[in-house]
Amino acid sequence: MLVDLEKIFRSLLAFLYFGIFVAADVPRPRGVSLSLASLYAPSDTFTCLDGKLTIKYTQVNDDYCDCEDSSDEPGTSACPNGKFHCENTGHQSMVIPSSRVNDGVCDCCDASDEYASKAECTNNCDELGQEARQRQKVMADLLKRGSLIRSEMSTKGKALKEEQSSRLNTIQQSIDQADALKNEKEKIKEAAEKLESAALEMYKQIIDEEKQRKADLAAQENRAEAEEKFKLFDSNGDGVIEISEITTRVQFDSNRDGQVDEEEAKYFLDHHDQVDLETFVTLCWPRMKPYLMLDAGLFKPPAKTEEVEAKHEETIREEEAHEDGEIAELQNEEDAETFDEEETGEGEVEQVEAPSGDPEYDEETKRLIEEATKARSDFEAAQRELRDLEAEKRQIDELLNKDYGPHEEFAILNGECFEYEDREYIYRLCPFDRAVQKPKDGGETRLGGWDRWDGKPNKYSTMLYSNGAGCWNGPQRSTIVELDCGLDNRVTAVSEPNRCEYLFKFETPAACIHSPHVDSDAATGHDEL
Ligand code: MAN
Repeated sequence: MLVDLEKIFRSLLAFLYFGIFVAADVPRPRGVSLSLASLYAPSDTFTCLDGKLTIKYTQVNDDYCDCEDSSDEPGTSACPNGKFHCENTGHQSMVIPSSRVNDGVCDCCDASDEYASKAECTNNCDELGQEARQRQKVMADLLKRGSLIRSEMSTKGKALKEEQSSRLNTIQQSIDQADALKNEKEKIKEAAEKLESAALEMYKQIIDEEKQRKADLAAQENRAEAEEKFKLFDSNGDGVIEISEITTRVQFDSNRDGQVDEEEAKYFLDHHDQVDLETFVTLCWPRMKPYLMLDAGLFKPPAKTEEVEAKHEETIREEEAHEDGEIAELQNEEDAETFDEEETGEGEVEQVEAPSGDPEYDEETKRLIEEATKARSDFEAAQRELRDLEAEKRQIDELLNKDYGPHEEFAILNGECFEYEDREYIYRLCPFDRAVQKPKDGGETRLGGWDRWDGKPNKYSTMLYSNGAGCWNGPQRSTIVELDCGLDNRVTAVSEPNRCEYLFKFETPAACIHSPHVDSDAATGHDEL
């Protein structure tokens, strides 16, 4: 009892005279943390912590700086580099520069830094501590739930990788088989095509002759038709067609102004005043025929070639310049009617001929064509099969070569995309592939392709996407993705801290690392799930 009283008395004395108070049963000067208390144990003398000077114990916290290392004034602002420790019971203790002691600003939640100042600091450590503990609890809860999902993601990721690597083992075999099959089909195709072309060679002459015969027939028919029209248009039967015999034919009203004027007529007469049968057949008829068919509703208007059109226009302009001729009247209504009847009469106007088909082949040739056709399509199918397998192999190789986290927990994000929309853009993040920006009314801009994990100290806390679309007068766009623990996979924010350098915030359970030990281990890939 006596001892206790003495202890209290000594402590009180120390508090009054030397700024010493008692905390956690260890008496120590003001501003000293529990861990340093033994170095400040009450005694007659005090040795500066750097060991350079020993002073009287009463000189500790006497508001005069004795030690070079500022260690004699932990509870006053006398030393330039002093450290003041506040206990902050109920919350977290902290260390502040001792220059802030009694500076009129409340730094410590237990108000201990302003023990002799006018600042009316109150101790709110309990409230702050409670809030902090609540936040920690929420965070711990999130981490706990998130890490459960993370371990499911990891299980799925591992299964996916295993599945893919065993597929890789079998796919090479399938590729080899498909390649052999393709070669075999190629040989069959070549052999079948050889037989097919030998058989067709015999028909080549027949086909060419048939083509020639058809062309001759068409030319004859065309000439017969031209001669017939010549006779019809030569209404006075004098063996030539004159302008006046054309101006009466409404079919030649090429500008559709209700009459056929001289220029129009001259165009169809190849700019002659009159033409005989031969000139008509070779020069005029090719111009007239499409118009006559058009008039009879059997043909679409010919697109005049630019050259012909230009020439026609030019002629009209030239002729307008010295035009004094009268407009010919419809000379013979009967003729026009006859023409119309003839032109619209069924079967009178040549229809556009369908391209001639294949000749009738003999049975053996037909069989060879069929076989070659089948061999071609079998070969193409074998080729496609091989290409598909090779593409699949490339995809698997790529997938297996990516780092999906120490426990493959990020693997199932590969192939998924997540969008974020702000006022101006829609952003899309496809993990392990690319980041994209799309203005609401425009095309996509690539903000970078998957490059690597780039977090420090936890490598798996940050992703880097680089080599995006070039920035106007600047570098190629790039994107950093910062990962946070969340129960869902989602982009929560996008910003552009520097021009063409983007920052995505991405929440994912794969970033929920439950225990602090695990946290540091994650960087090296040794955490326990
Ligand atoms: C576009 C967008 C912006 C970027 C500019 C740079 O407008 O990609 O994010 O800053 O180009 O010119």
